[in-house]
Amino acid sequence: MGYKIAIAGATGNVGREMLTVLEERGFPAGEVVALASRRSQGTEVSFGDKTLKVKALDTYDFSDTDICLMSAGGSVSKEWAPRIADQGCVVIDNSSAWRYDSAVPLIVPEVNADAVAGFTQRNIIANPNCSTAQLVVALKPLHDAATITRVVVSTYQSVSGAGKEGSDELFNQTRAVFVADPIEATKFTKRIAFNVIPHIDVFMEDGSTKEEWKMMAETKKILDPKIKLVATCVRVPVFVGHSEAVAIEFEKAISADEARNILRESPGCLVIDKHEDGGYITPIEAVGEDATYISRIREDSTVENGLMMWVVSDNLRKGAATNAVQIAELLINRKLIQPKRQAA
Ligand code: 11C
Repeated sequence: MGYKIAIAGATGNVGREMLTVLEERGFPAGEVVALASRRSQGTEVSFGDKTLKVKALDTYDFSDTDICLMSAGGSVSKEWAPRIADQGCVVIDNSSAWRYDSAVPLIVPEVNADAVAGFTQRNIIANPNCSTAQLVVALKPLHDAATITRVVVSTYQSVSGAGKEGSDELFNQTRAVFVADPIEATKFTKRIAFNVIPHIDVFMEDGSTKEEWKMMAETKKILDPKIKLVATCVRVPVFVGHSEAVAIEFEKAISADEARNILRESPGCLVIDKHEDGGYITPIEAVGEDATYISRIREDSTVENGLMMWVVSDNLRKGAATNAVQIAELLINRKLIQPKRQAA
């Protein structure tokens, strides 16, 4: 019969991508239901060659639903994830609402799949921030090989990370520049077209931003609490695809060649690293793909055991939808859940 899956936030960028990824991967779903706020009730979304009519989240009965993939924003998740979970439906939540709760596993399947078993505490599993997901996929194999002690990362994050409003603002401002219309900035704090903005999410007391804090806190929870990490997160005028320049310090020596060979064999990683013009990945080439691409791997001679690299991924896929679907697959493959309707 297959699993009954609900997508909460189905009309958003990530919700739509979740539907695409479920279909593409041949997820064993008997039924897929699209949910959103009452405002979007009746909107149509595509699931393969089917059209789904969006239902209202707040009146939906989850008692025969197996898994809810949720991407409806932090405040909706805070309120609704526990209510859905209490109806025996496992919630895989893409917001930051539950990530730092010690009773909620924060999972990137290539990195900490075993931790998923802890989901039974609350029936909720958290999906990491997009900029963290791609980073830990690339760091994990190197950590296993030479033990990472410190990471310094600078991000180049696309506007789709800020949702549809972010993408619309880049489009409208770019158009306005060419036709000499006034430039309006409502989503971002400064003009994003032909500019970069060193500010994502709210400011913290120490002068860093919440996005930068998330990268540190989530890397510790997913990979290793002993790793020190400092980030500078920057919004760039790119529609889809987050890029990261990463400097890594290790306990043991590791050469660029060793790192390249390890990453070539590692799950989720794709190395494109030719020392020639164009022999590296850019975000445009990562769009629509699930891999974490790694380029520009080189030794950092300014520290004892250091490497530098460039990491790029589609923030809507590995950074959000694909990772969430992979977590659902993990639950099924490890037989941690059974379809309710089959069991009945
Ligand atoms: C951005 N990374 O690019 C953010 C979007 O905590 O899930 C995702 C925020 C989060 O703006």
